[in-house]
Amino acid sequence: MFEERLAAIRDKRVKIAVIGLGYVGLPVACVFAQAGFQVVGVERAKEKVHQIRQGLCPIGGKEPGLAEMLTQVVQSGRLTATTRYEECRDAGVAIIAVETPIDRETRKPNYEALRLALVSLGGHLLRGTLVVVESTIAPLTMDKMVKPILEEASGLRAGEDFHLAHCPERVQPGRLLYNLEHMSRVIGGMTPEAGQLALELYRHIVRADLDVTDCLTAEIVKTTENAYRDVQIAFANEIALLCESLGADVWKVRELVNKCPHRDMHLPGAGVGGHCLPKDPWLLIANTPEDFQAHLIPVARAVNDGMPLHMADLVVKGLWRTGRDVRGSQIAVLGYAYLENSDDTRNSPSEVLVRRLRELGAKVVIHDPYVPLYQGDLRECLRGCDAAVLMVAHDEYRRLNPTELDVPVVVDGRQVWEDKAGPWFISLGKGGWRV
Ligand code: SAJ
Repeated sequence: MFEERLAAIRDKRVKIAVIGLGYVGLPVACVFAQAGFQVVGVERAKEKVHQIRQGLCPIGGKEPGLAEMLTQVVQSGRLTATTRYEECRDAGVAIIAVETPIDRETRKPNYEALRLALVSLGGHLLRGTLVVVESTIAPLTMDKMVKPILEEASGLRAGEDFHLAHCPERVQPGRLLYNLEHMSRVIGGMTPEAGQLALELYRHIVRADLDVTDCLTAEIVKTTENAYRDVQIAFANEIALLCESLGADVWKVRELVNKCPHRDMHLPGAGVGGHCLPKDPWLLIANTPEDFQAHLIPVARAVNDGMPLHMADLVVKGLWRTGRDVRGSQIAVLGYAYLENSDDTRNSPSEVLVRRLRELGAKVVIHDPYVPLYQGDLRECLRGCDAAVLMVAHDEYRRLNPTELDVPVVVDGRQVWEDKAGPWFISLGKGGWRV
C-alpha cells in the first residue's frame, strides 16, 4: 500500500483535496493543479466557491500570477471548488489549510475551524490517504488533537491505515505564489513513511529545501520563526520609543546599528498586524507545561500591541501643540490593511488606533487604496481634517508630500515621509519635535 501510494504521488495519479481556500489554501490548490494533479478545493464560504468556479480570484491586493493561474486551472478542469466534503471522498491526499486564530481574551488557540475540517474530512477518509496540515498550530496539536480526531471520525489508525504530516505554510501576502515555489519548507511526519510521502508530494511544487523531521519539531519551527520576528520588531519599537524620549532619530540609529556585523535591527512601526505575527507567538507557548514560564515572548507582544495606542498619543500631542483638542477633532487614518500594498486587514493595527481615537471623542475617517470599504479620493477624505495619521506604507502614500495633505497635523507611523516645512509633522521614533 505504501509503495503504491508513493508511486501514485510521484506520478500525479492521486487526487488532492485542499480544505480551506484562503491565502494559504487557494495558491496551494492552484499550484498543485498547475503541476498536473486533479485538485478539489473544499471551502465553507459559498460566495468564494462561486467566484472560484467562475475562474475569479477572491484574493485582492497585488498577487502576481495568482489570478491568471486560477483562471487557467479552473478552465482546464484541473481545479474544482465545492462546499461539500463528499467531493473529496476519492482523494489520496488531503491538505488542511484552515484558519487557526487566537482568542483575543485567553490568547489560547481557537481551533473551531480546524476541528470542523478534521471531523468532516474524517468522515470521508480513504485508507492510505496522506493528510497534511499546513495551518500553523501550537506544538503538540498534531499528536494530541489532529491524530485522535481523524482516528475517531474515520475509524482508521494513523500510521497504519492513513498517513499524517504537518507542513506549515510560509506564505506572505504579495508573494503567495513566489513563496510556494522558492521558500524552503519543513515537513513533520507522524511516521517516517508519512514524511516520505509528503516529501514526494511537495517535490512537485517546491524548488527549495524540503527538510523532513517529526511533527513536534515542525510545529515549533513554524511558530518560533514568527515569534523570533515579533521579538525583533518589538526591540526596534522599544528603541523607537527610547529615541523619542531622548530627542533622537531612531531611523538614523537603526541605520548605524545595522552597519555593525551580525546586527539586523528591524523596522519600528505603527504596529504589528496580519495572520502570523500577532498569533504565532501565542501558539508557540500555548501548550507548554506548568513548569515552563515564557517571559520575552509575551512582553514583545505587549510592546507591539502598544504601538497603535502610541500613535494615538502622538496625534493627541500634535493636536494639542496646535491648540486643538482631540475631542471633536476630525482625524484621517491612512491605511487600514496590516501590510503595505495588500488588502489584508486581519489584526490590523489601524483597527486599534481607530477604536482608541473614537474613545477619545474624535471623528475618524479612514482611507485605504486596497480595502474596498475605504477606497476613494484621498483629498476628499482629508477635507476638513485636523490631523492625518499614516499607518501603512502603501505606494500611493509614498508618492505624496505631507504638505499636499493640507491638514494641520501629520503623524507618520512608517517613516514614509520626510519632515517638510508645512504641517505640524511628527514621525514615530523621532523626538525633538519643533517646539
Ligand atoms: N512589521 C514591522 N516592522 C518590521 C516588519 C514588519 O512593524 O520590521 C509589521 C508589518 O507592518 C506588519 C506586521 O509587522 O503589520 C507583519 O509584517 P510581516 O512582514 O512579518 O508580514 P507577514 O505577517 O505577512 O509575515 C510573513 C510571515 N511569513 C510566513 O509566515 C511564511 C513571516 O514569517 C515572514 O517573516 C514575513 O512574512 C516576511 O518576512 O515578510
